[in-house]
Amino acid sequence: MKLCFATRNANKIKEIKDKLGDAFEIVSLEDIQCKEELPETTGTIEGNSAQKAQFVWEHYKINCFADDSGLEVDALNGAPGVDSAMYAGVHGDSEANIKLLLKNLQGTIHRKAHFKTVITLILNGDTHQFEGTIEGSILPETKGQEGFGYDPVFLPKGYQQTFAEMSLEEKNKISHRSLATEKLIQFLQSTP
Ligand code: ITT
Repeated sequence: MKLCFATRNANKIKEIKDKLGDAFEIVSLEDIQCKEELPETTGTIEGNSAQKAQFVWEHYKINCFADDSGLEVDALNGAPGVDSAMYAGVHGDSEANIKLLLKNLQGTIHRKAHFKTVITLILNGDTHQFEGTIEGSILPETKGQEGFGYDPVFLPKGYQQTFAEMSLEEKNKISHRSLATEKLIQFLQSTP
């Protein structure tokens, strides 16, 4: 079965291809000649994930899935959440995003947070969502060089190392994204 992963991120495509094997042919937005920016205007991670998949289904009539992720901090009422990538104003400026996050949490001892990924699959017009979360807390300063985004300040619950101190392999065993992806894969593999 041919399935479009509504992303332009080559790493994400490779990762899912490796996990799914030959039963599914995963194609990217480039492969289906989609040049438009996918809409992400709903204000929630769940909503944006669904909006992106819906866009591809409606315009390209192909079975597809899309993901959206973010960091939700309890003491900040769930911020940065859907705005995680551009919390400080510039998309993907992780250093500035972390700096603002730490500033906004200065002086608070309530530092619980979780990463969340929602994958929306549209299969023959039916919509299915798969969620993965990992609980943890935000450290007062950065630790570690690996990973990306907020990894240097995120300490997963029950672990002594931040996501940025773990190898990619270790992080992938417990991450929100891996969990949501596992749920998607299990669903796809059990679909006749
Ligand atoms: P695309 O290229 O697929 O759009 P992205 O990084 O912009 O990737 P995501 O929806 O995967 O979009 O994540 C949004 C932001 O949330 C991301 O830019 C990071 O700031 C943060 N984030 C998500 N997953 C993370 C992780 O595993 N570690 C650290 N930060 C993460």
